[in-house]
This record gives sequence, C-alpha cells and structure tokens, in this order.
Amino acid sequence: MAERYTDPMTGTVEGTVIATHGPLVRVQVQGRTLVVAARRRLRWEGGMPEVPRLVVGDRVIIEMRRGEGVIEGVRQRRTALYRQATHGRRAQVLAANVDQALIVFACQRPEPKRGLIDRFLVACHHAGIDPTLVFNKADLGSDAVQPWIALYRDLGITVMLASARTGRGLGEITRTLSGQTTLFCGPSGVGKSSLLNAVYPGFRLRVGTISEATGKGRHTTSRAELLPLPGGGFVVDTPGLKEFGLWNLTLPDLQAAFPEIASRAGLCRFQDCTHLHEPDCAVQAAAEAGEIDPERFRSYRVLATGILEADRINSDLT
Ligand SMILES: Nc1nc2c(ncn2[C@@H]2O[C@H](COP(=O)(O)OP(=O)(O)O)[C@@H](O)[C@H]2O)c(=O)[nH]1
Ligand SMILES: [Mg+2]
Ligand SMILES: [Zn+2]
Repeated sequence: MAERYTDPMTGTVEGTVIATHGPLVRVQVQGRTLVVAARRRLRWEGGMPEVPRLVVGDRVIIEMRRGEGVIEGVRQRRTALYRQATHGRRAQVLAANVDQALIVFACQRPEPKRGLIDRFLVACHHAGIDPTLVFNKADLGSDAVQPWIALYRDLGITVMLASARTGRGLGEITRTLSGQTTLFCGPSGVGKSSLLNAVYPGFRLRVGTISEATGKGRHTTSRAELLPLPGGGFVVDTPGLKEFGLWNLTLPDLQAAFPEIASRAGLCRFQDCTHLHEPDCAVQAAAEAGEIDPERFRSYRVLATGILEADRINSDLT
C-alpha cells in the first residue's frame, strides 16, 4: 500500500492534510488518501505556531510502520488563513498553505458589492495569498462590470469573466487552479459551486444551497476541507467563509493593501496620516482630483474607520 511512497532513507512519506476528524487525519499522499493518527507531541518545523493544531493544508511527515502511518512532523506553514472565533477574540486557523483565492461575484445577480470585493482583496493581501477576481454569469450580460474590470486590472489584479452556464472562462479557471491550493470565496448565489462542478464534473457539489452562507444547520463548526483536484492541487471548501481574513488587521496593513493609497502616502504631511481627516493629505487630494476611484476610497474609509473604532474600544477597556 502506502509503503510504495516511503522514503527508503527515513521510512517516512509526506502528504497534505485534507480533513480532520478528531484524532484521525485524512492525508493526501501522491494522489492517494490515507487516514492516519497524529502523535500527541508533533514536531513543528520552524517552531510551534500560535495555534498548534493540525489544519487542512498542513504538509505533514508520516512515519510508516508495518503499514500503519503516524504523523510525526509538520512543515512550516507558508500561509495561514485566520478566522475570528465566534466567541471571544481568539483566532482560529482555517487552512494552511493556501496559495491563491478565487473571489467570485456575479456580473449582476446577486448584485456585486464594491465594498465586499475590496474587503476580500484586503483579506487576501493580509493573508499573503494571491487574489483573482471572477465575474460569473457573464451569459446574463457583463456591461455593468466592464468599468470595474478595467479598474482592478489597472491595480494589478487578475480579473476573469466566466459563465458556468455557457462555459466561458472555464479553461482559464482550470489552468489557474492546476497544481495550486485555491480558496473559493464570494457571496452565496454567485455560482461558486456551479463553476467547480463545470470545471470538475466529478465534484457534484450541491448548487443553490445557502448553508455555506449562513453557517447554520449541519455545518455549524465551519471546518474546512480540501478537495483534491484530478490533475494535482486542491480547492478549499468551507462553509461560512464570509468573514475570513481580517483578524489582526492594523491600519498600516490596510493601507498596504491599497496600492493607489500606499504609493501616495509618502507625500502626506504626517507620516502616520490616516487619510481620513488630516490637512495636507496627498491621498484625500488625489481622491478629490478623481485620481483615486471614489468607491475604492470609500472601501478604504469604511475599513479604516472600523479599525480605529476597534482600537478605541480596546484602549477604553484596558
Ligand atoms: N445564468 C447563470 N446562472 C448561474 C451561473 N452559475 C450559477 N448560476 C445559478 O446561480 C445559482 C447559484 O449557484 P451556486 O453554484 O449554488 O452558487 P454558490 O452559492 O456561489 O455556490 C444557481 O441557481 C445556479 O444555477 C451562470 O454562469 N449563469
Ligand atoms: Mg455553493
Ligand atoms: Zn494622508
């Protein structure tokens, strides 16, 4: 069985955690799935992480003994996707080593919201994963989003038009997913499951269900799983990912996620300018002159105000 893949020098195999079930862990090893236990004391390469629990996407080293595998070590995580725990302020790690996110919106229905698009883009930047914007349902018309496509491309973001119905853009999506670990995110009803089914008919994901958005019902724990792709790579499938990624976001983090703001910040009078109300602010001047897109600047102001508000509440509490 799995001995075929064992490194003859060390007696170990390396794989990717695709699901966790209490003490047992499902691991993908070179196209096959093993269910193995983990040692109680794992060897965390590069030091113990803040949350020393195995999550999907972790690269693990499995010791093979008489056909039984036990996870003994974990490679250092390249990226970690955080989600604010429902109760308290502790963060949960949802998935490790995610390479990229496909941020899916519909061209028209449900109506794409610029504030939400920018929120996802900030979350990706903060998590260190590459975003790609996908506008689906192009078969119903894409005129409304054409100016946005130009805008986001100018900001250096890859933007695709797609239709799960007509097949438009599916080749491009397949190539983008190949060999990568990809998070599909976006509001419910935009066609994420439909796109995945169209690209990989074997998935047979349920279409038109809202459980992922509400997080209610069976999936209250919102534990993530990785779906292995036929040609290598994974798709992160998790219910309730709407709020992902803004954990621990500081104002400088936020500003860094807006290239059109970061590139002008050096020209403001104050080095720690929030670009919300200060005099001689190069960013506000550029926005007034129409050099920064008004909706983008609005997204920035909403998120920045939220961060400053939370800081103020925290400092009042301490
Ligand atoms: N016209 C059109 N409808 C689509 C397309 N993709 C998905 N839909 C429909 O949109 C609804 C929501 O799709 P679903 O895949 O469940 O969205 P999800 O919530 O993002 O996973 C379903 O009724 C789909 O049939 C598309 O490209 N064109
Ligand atoms: Mg779905
Ligand atoms: Zn400023």
